[in-house]
Amino acid sequence: MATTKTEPKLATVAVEELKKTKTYEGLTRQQLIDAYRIMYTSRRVDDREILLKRQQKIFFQISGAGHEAIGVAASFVLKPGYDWFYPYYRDRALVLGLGASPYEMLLQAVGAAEDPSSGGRQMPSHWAYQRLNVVTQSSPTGTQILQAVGCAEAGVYLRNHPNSTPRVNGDYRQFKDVTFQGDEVTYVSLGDGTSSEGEFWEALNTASNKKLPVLFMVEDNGYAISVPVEVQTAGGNISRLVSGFPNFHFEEVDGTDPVTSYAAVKRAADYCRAGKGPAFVHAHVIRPYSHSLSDDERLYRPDVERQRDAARDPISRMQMFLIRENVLDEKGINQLEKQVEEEMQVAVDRALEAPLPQPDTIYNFVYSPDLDPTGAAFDVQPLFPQAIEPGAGEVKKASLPKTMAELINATLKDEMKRDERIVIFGEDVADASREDYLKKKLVKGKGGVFKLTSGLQMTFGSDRVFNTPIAEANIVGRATGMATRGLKPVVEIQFFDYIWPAMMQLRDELPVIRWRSNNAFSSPLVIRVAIGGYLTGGALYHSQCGESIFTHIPGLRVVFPSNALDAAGLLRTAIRCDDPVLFLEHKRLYRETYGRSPYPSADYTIPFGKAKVVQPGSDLTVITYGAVVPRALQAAQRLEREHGVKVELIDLRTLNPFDWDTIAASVTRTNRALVAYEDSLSWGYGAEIAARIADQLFEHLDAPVRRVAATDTFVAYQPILEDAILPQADDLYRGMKELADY
Ligand SMILES: Cc1ncc(C[n+]2csc(CCOP(=O)(O)OP(=O)(O)O)c2C)c(N)n1
Ligand SMILES: [Mg+2]
Repeated sequence: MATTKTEPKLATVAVEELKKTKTYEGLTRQQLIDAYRIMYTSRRVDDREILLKRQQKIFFQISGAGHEAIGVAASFVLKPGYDWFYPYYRDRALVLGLGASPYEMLLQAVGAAEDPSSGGRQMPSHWAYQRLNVVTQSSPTGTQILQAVGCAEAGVYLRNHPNSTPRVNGDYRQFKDVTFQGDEVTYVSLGDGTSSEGEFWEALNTASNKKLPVLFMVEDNGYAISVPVEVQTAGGNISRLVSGFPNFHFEEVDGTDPVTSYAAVKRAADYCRAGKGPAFVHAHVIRPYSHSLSDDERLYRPDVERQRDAARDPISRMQMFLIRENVLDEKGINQLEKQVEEEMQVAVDRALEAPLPQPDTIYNFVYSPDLDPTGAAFDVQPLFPQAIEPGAGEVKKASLPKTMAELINATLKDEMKRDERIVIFGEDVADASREDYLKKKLVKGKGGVFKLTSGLQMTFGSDRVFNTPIAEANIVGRATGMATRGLKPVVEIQFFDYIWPAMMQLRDELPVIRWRSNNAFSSPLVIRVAIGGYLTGGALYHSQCGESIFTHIPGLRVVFPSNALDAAGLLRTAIRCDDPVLFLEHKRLYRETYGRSPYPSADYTIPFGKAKVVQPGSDLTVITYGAVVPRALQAAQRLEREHGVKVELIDLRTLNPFDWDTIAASVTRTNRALVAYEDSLSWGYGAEIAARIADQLFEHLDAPVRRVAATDTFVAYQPILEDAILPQADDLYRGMKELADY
């Protein structure tokens, strides 16, 4: 049909002009176009990945489909490289909006060497973009949430301690830029199902209590794989459940609509930025592509329900919106989509050609490539007080032998003085949470159930030494987030027996961060843990060992000193180290007469992986550590006294790394080896040492490799039972004698 061209009337022109300058909750028409471009790109990356998966060119796919609108909205509100991001796998549109490219995402999908998120180590949609402050993400649901809280805490801490940020040579501070913004926000997202994880609630609790600038985003698509939201969440609505947390700003929004989502996220972020506290955005979204490519939702969702969702698809809704508002016509939309398509093709072609990682790189970044804690730099001689200034009264007192507990306390104190980035927290570690009581001198202060952190809060202030809720994942997760930012948390787990709630953080997060991000992120920190039995009444839940569970984790350094001097030197190395360290302190050794020492100076360090020969000998090698050292020494001395057998006693001091060279040299000379440890016998730490000796020193052995350890039971309360269960000097004596006689 022919149309006649007419001049537009003046009024129509004015309306058109007005429309062009009209904004939508503050978004300009150009921003709406940009938003659609990102949303459409996000969907098309998913579609291309799905195709590539079907062609077996990539190996996994999980989509952000249905979550594009809320993602792009958040990306418009928040600032990449300024704010911090702990997104989850559905946040493709968010991450694209922050500045990641489809090509970068596809590099991860093919597992390319140049994949900036992980160097081919993680599945696709496991975001990490250092330049954008998008922190490396993992697969466990919810582990990111406590880390985000720690990240936000670090921002607040650094604002209050701006002089702590510069790089300092000689320790972990040399290797990472530490930055902060006065009004930064930490974004963390999760699905509806993930809000069932305990760590989610621990994170809300702390963010609320400390008024931290964390923006919690729950992307509620109604399902967690096949489990509907009402099974996960009492009453079916997470907003209702969290509404009682103080200090929060709450938003519940249709997350398939970018404009209302933008407004909601903006209000939430403004609240956080103003320092009023955390915000919680509950976005209702859809999940049109099943959970992942390994899931077919038709098995548990009827068509009628799926069609209802489809009617809310953010992509088609946005198209209609743009047309309705005359922002783009159909032609304009087609043009935009064609352009995206073309760019995508280039990205796919490039990604499929990208070089793959070399197999010999697999060991890279398990540990810091920059700082070697086994190195000579840590080999420092102790400088005892009398050597500094003989004769002076004060010094005389200082030169008296101190317990392990005292030297650990003194070491913490000197390190905190030296390094303002150190923060100490855990259960009961503060002198008193109610500072007032301390200031008014109404109380003396606690400083740890074993008094190891006594006086530190009073000396360094309540923002450097503080108590946490009884929530071990909270302690380790927050510490991990802080360490990612460059702080040095030295946290305490009160009893090894209660470390298990933190296990997800300890196995899947902390030690993995550097490796999985191909060295883009790291979280060097120290976890001090009171461990072990021989307590006479310690029973099952105050006596556990279990160090081999942690030495089995690559990326985690494990230290287990047997005396005060070693504890001081090794703790200092642990603190200055660029890796995460599990520092195991035997409770029975805290105040033992054995192994006391004067303070070895504020510079005393011991390299990791260097065993100590407690007693040289020629007939038999005993390899041990921790509280078994003094017991083995007693047994060895008796054996020599009674039978002239000379035992070489090796104290490993650190369990990962461990000093194979010293073991090998000794066993090569003595031709007999006994490994002794306090944990139950089977599958314990000694099993690995025994296997190595059998494997690599077989031709030097004149006898089988033996182990002496606890029984394969739990530790009992009644002292008669405890004695029977834990390895005693008599058991060690018998083990040594048998082996010497073999
Ligand atoms: C701790 C843990 N348990 C189980 C899984 C397996 N898993 C992966 S995603 C998922 C469902 C998550 O649902 P939701 O939080 O609602 O996020 P959505 O995928 O729906 O966006 C499950 C059970 C996991 N990754 N981590
Ligand atoms: Mg879900």
